[in-house]
Amino acid sequence: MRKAEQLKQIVAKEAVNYVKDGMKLGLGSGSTMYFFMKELGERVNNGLKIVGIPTSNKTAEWARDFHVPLTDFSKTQELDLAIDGADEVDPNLQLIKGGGGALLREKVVAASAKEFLVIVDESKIVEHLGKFPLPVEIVPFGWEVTANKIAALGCEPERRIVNDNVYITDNGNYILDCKFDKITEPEKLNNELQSLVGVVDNGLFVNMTSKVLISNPEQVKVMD
Ligand code: ABF
Repeated sequence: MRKAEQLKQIVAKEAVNYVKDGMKLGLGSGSTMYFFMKELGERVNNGLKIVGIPTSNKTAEWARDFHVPLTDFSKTQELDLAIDGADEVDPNLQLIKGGGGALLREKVVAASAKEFLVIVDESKIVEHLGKFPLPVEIVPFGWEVTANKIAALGCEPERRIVNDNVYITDNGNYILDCKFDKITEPEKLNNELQSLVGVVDNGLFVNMTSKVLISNPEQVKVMD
């Protein structure tokens, strides 16, 4: 396994220790979460009782593969703990997420959890958000107009293309990856983006994180 993968696996294993019997979980997306799901599945096989709401079709697939029981918001509207990866984490625990395209469901799930635990390796820690292009989910209708409005906030939006095809989210929307110079006021930018017609949501997770676990080759550090 590559070193980067190992760091993801280490932090994912540590995160599973935060899961207690009887919890209702939010299950994030991305490659770090893959390791979390695998480890969680092992604990479930050993008797741990939990249910989870997945943030993407991919995570739901892993849940089936690893025998992690799923539920949905028609049965429960409050989760005990949501666990997810991130693309960038700043010193105030503000995040950029959505590199994997699941930001909307990730935000809905994180917002319904009492605690939001973020798991990353040290490469995700930054002084200022923004080196990673900010993903913004927008409705396809009139997307060019919405992109212009977002550009006016001081970035270069690019519609996400994967394997020569326009990327479509699990919710049927487009993603614009928006390159800002540096995001110094995440809360303000989040509010500005959310006020634009056509924007469904954006990858800034502001004042949502309870705790971040960060793996480096020596240890797993906690930021809260
Ligand atoms: C999800 O997966 C995202 O919001 C973020 O884009 C990504 C992090 O991915 P990885 O764990 O693969 O680095 O959590």
